[in-house]
Amino acid sequence: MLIDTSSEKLFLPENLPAKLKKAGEKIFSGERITFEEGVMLFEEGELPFLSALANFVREKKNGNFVYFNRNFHIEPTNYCVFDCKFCSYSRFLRERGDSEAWEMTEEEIYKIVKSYIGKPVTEVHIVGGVHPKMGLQYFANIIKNIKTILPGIHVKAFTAVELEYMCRKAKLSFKEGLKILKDHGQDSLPGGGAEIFDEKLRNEICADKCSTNEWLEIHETAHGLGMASNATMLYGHIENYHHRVDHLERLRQLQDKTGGFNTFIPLKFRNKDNQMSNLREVSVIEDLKNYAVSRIYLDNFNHIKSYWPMIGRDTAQMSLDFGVDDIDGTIDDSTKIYSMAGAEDQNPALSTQQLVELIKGAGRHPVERDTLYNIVNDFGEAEINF
Ligand code: V47
Ligand code: SF4
Repeated sequence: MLIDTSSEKLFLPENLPAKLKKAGEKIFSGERITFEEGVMLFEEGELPFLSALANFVREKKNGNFVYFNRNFHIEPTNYCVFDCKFCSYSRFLRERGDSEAWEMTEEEIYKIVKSYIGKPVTEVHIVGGVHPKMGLQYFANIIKNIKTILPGIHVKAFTAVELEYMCRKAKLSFKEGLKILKDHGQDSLPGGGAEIFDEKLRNEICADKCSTNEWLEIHETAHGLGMASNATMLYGHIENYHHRVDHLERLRQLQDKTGGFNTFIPLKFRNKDNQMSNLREVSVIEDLKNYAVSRIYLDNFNHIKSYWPMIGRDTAQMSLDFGVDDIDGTIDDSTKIYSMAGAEDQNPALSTQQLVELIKGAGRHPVERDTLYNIVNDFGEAEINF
């Protein structure tokens, strides 16, 4: 298949089944595809077909740009009151006193923040386990102090799972809780905790944490307060293609309503050291297909992000031909959630130069962004050594 963007023509192979041809023409003309068409693309769309269409959509939205940002992570604790079966990271319920458990003091958190004074980072990403003693007011004060140490920093913090627990413990509505955090300096929400929205599956893999409706309500409330957020989907475990499209559909509907999502981040299930270790991980082909269908289906999301510390640098680079326009994780990606789950990259840190090279190596134009996708630096002309 070929898309000639200069003459705005779509050339489909003669032998392409009629329903795929129809979906291809819809996507090419900017028409939204249906739930059934989403499932069909997963089931029957061959990789080159999906790549061409996803790439067409991504170039219409983002040209040849590939975004990255300079951020650092703080993971205050991996103690967690919940017991998600896919999680390799949480300690406490299962292994109290485990040597891999940690609980940072406030001073330890500020020490990390202070180490970034004068460094060109624009965002801090704060997320961790759900600790019974670290409540909403405790974190609100931490955010306020972080903003005093690094006044210009964007604070992207707490998944809907953490927020649901904090609000419940503080006996506050989601709106009241989020408003307090916002007033103390929280700017946006990361996309974690979404897992898979189908209620039956959610009940099988993470029964005790926030429900699908609570996840969606928290993000809707945040958007209503002017806080942007991300969305994720954990894939490659016990779900099928219907479940994936159902997940994308619920996100597409909420985005139609609020427009508050920045980016969608598919998260590949990794099977090391968790209660679902008996499952095999899906192939790279499946990862690429998932990026492509997500890009096509979520026609109201501006960005699709591949999280390279999770899928590895090579797959992240390939994903740029399957609808992805954003690669996360630079400088010091100190997140442990993936290295403990068996991610490709056990030492997730890339220098800006390495990241620029990775993007240029895929024939794309690297740009540094801030959290809200304003361009901070254009690396299009940067010298690189292949
Ligand atoms: O919700 C946990 C996932 C998420 C495993 O918003 C696992 O910019 C795979 O959401 N295999 C938390 N995934 C991390 C997250 C995130 C990461 C990077 C950027 C952003 C953003 C958000 O990690 C959890 C869960 O879905 N996770 N265990 C596992 N074994
Ligand atoms: Fe806790 Fe998050 Fe792990 Fe679930 S995925 S057990 S909520 S740290």
